[in-house]
This record gives sequence, structure tokens and C-alpha cells, in this order.
Amino acid sequence: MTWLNGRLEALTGDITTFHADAIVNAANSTLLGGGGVDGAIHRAGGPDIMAECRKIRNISYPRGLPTGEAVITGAGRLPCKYVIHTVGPVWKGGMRGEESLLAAAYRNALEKAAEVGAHTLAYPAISTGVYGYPADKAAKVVWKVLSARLHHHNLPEKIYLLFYSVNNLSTFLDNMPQPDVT
Ligand code: AR6
Repeated sequence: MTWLNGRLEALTGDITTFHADAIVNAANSTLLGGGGVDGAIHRAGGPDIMAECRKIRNISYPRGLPTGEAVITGAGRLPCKYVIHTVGPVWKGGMRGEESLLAAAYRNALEKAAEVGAHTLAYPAISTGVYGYPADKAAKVVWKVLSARLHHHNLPEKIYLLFYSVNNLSTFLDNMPQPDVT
């Protein structure tokens, strides 16, 4: 399913095996790994990504990466070139700035991808796992941020939204505008 003349595509898949210039990791503030997609990325990518994360943490973010911000590392053994680590908000009912923090996470990851000239970028569904952000509400934020970016910039040329399950993908699709006609 695509939008914006094919520049945005939603599909199911495992982001650790996805071939894109850059993939996004739904990390936590420690940058030192965790479960979910974060754990999967570090397991598949090997120790080089963690070594870089540790260095970034020590040098630039001794108190941890703030929610909504993003940093970039190499990709170790993964098939992509870069991993962009961002921290989505924990859902606390929707009145604690969750929407703008989720938007910031998507937007700052985009900025990092553009800085290294990534042509293709793949996102997991940030915050919708352990962090509990409702998938239908997240879809609206994702559309707002990504469609604005794609309207005004040439890079990335293409953005993929990778969902781990068909259920997650269909919730997302239910909350998106009409896709491109194919
Ligand atoms: N490929 C694509 N999507 C995946 C994969 C995968 N390999 N594995 C899981 N997902 P979560 P969060 C989906 O919990 O909510 C970690 O411990 C998953 O089904 O990974 O942002 C971090 O260290 C869900 O839809 O991230 C943090 O502590 C989505 O990815 C915390 O979890 C996000 O789920 C971050 O929580």
C-alpha cells in the first residue's frame, strides 16, 4: 500500500532484514539496548552498533538521550548502512505531550537520515509496543509528519513503514488517508 506517488509505503516485515539505506530503532534513553525491535536490531547487527551507542551516550548524552531526539550509528552486520536510534514517548493517557514527542521522534529521525543522504528509510511503529502508544493515534501522527516532509523535500526519496504483524498494519491502514490508486 503506498501514498504520495509511491514515496510512502506500509508493509509487514522484520526491520532487521530490510534493505534500506537507513532503518530506525525504537530505542530507550539509555541507548544501551532493550527488548522489542531494539533488542532485535542489536542481536542481528552485532556488537559494533552497541559500541557506537555506548560512545555517543558517554560523550554526548551522559544522562541519556531525551525522548523525541535521535542519533545515528553504523549498522554492523545489518543489510542497511545506518541505524537511527530515537526514543519515542511512553503513553500516559495522551495529556503529557505524547503526540508532539512522537512527532519529534519521527521528525528527528528524518533529519538524521537526510544528513547522511539516505535515499531510503524504514521505520518500525515507534512507541506502539512496550511504550503503549495506541496504534490508531500513532498512525495520525506518522502521516502528519511524514507527508509534510515528503511534500517539501526530495530526501529521503522513499520511506517504508514496517509493521511486525498484519494486525498492526491493518490498524494503521484504517487510520490513514486513501492510498495511491495502483
Ligand atoms: N521489525 C519490525 N517491527 C518490530 C520488530 C522487528 N524486528 N520487533 C518488534 N517490532 P517496541 P516501543 C514492533 O516495544 O513501544 C524496547 O525495550 C512491535 O511489534 O519494540 O517504542 C526499547 O529498548 C511494535 O509494533 O518499541 C524501549 O525500552 C513496534 O515494533 C522500549 O522497548 C515497537 O515496539 C520502546 O518501546
